[in-house]
Amino acid sequence: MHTAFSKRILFFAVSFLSCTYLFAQPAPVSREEDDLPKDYLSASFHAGRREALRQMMPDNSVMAVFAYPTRSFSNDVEYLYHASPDMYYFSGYKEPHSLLLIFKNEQTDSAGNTYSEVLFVQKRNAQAEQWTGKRLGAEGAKEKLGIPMSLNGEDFKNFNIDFTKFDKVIFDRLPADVPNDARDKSDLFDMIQLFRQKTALPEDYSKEKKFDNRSYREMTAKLREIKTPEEKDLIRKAVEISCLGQNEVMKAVRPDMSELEIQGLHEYVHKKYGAEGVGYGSIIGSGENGCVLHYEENTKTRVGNSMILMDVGAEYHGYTADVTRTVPAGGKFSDEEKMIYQLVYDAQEAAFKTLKDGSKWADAEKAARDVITEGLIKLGIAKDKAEANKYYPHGLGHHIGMDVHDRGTYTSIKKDMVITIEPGIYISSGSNCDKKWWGIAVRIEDDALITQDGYELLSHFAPRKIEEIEKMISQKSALDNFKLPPLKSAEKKGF
Ligand SMILES: [Mn+2]
Repeated sequence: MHTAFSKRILFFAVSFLSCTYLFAQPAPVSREEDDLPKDYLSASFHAGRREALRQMMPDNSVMAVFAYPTRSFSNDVEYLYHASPDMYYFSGYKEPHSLLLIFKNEQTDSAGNTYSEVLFVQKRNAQAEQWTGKRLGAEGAKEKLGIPMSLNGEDFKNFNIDFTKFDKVIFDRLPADVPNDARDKSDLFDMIQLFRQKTALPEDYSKEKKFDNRSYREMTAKLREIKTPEEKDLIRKAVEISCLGQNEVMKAVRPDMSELEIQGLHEYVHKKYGAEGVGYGSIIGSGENGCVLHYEENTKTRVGNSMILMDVGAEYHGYTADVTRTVPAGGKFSDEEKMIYQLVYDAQEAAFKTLKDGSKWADAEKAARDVITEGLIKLGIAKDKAEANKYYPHGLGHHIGMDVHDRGTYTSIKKDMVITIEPGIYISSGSNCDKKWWGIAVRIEDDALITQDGYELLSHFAPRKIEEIEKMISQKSALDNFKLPPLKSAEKKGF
């Protein structure tokens, strides 16, 4: 609101000034870009990432980055394409059917042009674009992404490049199940075929030193795990938006809501703040459903007074958050729920205390697990460590970024990494403990930016403490008055 208003004042001032020198001009046509977000990663960010990669690459090598394949949703409908993280990171290109070649050493083509990277993109096609949206095309890629050697995918075939001259050809494992559109002779399938031909790639290339999948993973992990200032800005937004979603849901939640409705409220808040989607399937597990670690069906029609485990991450301009809150739908935790919740909270705090530049993943893991093991034994839920581990069956956390489980290493924790800390306890019915604990599932997940001496809790916007959560739930929500008419078709069938 504020920005639009000040822009209008600015525009008015500019028009007024120009009128003093010129006669009335026709009102400028507002360009489409004026209504687009202004905080995307810049071409110079992507250029900087390519340069950082080049520094790591061995001499006389080339790295090939293929975009992810498209996927079928149903019949002739495809899943909405999600920008391929490595392709986006190194080029800014978001479309499928693309290939980026990055060279360690400058190359010269037959016309004498020098280049250090080549980007092959989807060719512009008015008919296809009417159906599936605008394509950037080779010219657009040159102009917007600042990659002078941007070509159409079909140009890869005759692109004069002798792969035999390189000591190393570095690429990720080639996907085996790439769909082949027979009408398109330069889609991803064809580009991979051509790549195999041009590099004379043997069927089993894993043993050949020249072809290197391992260092692809290593280099991209080392780069992507350390976030640049531009990336931190976007992650901060994604995390804050996710927290505002959690808060609004806490305020709005009622026992007669369904898991789907709660999912919808989170995702509505995300989109209200400009997050394009979610970084993974939203998990809304009420009661026992919280025990299913990646529960994404969200089909329970009434959450009742049970706790709801809500693991939901907004994705903002390609970067995803990953935040989990477990809250009582009825407003108050029961005594048993409180005890389990507090244990998970204490485990999370213990892990936080270990975090700083140079600390170890293993130490954070151990700190959290020790608290949970000791606590479960004390409560009589587990006899020993092995039994306690069954109630906490996953790891402590992971890197986040363009992927929710982002590329990264898991030994040392370093400054400018962004990681999740997410201990949990899941006691399903039938567990070998007193029935009063059955059906209790708690996960608390926060996103931490590692600093020199500690960490910054990016997800501090959403409460974690028992009293603070109960207080948030007792507040009114803007969504309380959002009432829709009942379904007529449901009434007739008596649903
Ligand atoms: Mn996670």
